[in-house]
Amino acid sequence: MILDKIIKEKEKEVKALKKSRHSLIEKLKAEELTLIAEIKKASPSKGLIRKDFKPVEQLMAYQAGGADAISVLTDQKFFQGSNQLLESLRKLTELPILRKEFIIDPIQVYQSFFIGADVILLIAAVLDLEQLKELLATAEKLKLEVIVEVHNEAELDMVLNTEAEIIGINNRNLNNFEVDLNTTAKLLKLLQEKTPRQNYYIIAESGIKSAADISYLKELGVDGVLIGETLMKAESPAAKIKELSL
Ligand code: IGP
Repeated sequence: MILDKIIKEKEKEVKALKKSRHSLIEKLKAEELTLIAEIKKASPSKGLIRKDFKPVEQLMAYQAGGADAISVLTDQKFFQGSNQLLESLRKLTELPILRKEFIIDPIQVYQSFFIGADVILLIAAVLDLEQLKELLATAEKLKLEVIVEVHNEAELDMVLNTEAEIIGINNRNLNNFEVDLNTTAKLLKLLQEKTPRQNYYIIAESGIKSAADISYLKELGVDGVLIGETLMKAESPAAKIKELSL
């Protein structure tokens, strides 16, 4: 029967499509401090970050420096990123790739899967609880890992009502772009007060510039850091990673 034959083949193809992704959680488990290095050409707060934007070289430098995962901005209008950029970098690395995007609908989660992301960001500030749960469930179905990003107590409370595993604490207020590393300290403390659950991975995001910042965050007990601008602006991103004692 031809149909049986076709379906046998299809089953193989579908299996290949679902083949295991590159896991950020594995890195978080294995590393003392996981570094997610970001590829970001521009941002609303900083404008153009690098005139001579060379994403492939940036990726290679991050790898050479020992980054554990890569974050790629895909928003076009405000960050000058693109889906094609993520797709092309996917072919060049075995590191987990975080798709940095403003996700508000499940279709974008599917899209993240198909362009080759392993991890997506869900920003609590732009979602309600129902949306967040739906997006988490969609990601789970596709075996995509999720960083849920919070900036204040209300957002943290919402996330604690979900099954989220990785919490990103954004030190930057996305409304006024102010950066304060103490946001991480404040929200970590609240987290410990609010839940007996220990099995969250915590990633400190934004505004990380120096070895002193890193040792401060390490002392707070974060599992990972997400660094963009400092590495994008560095003459040698690989050397910068070493300098930050990562
Ligand atoms: C990186 P910085 O300050 O190191 O460039 O920050 C990353 O945290 C930042 O790009 C970011 C972001 C976001 C961008 C965090 N959350 C949400 C866009 C959308």
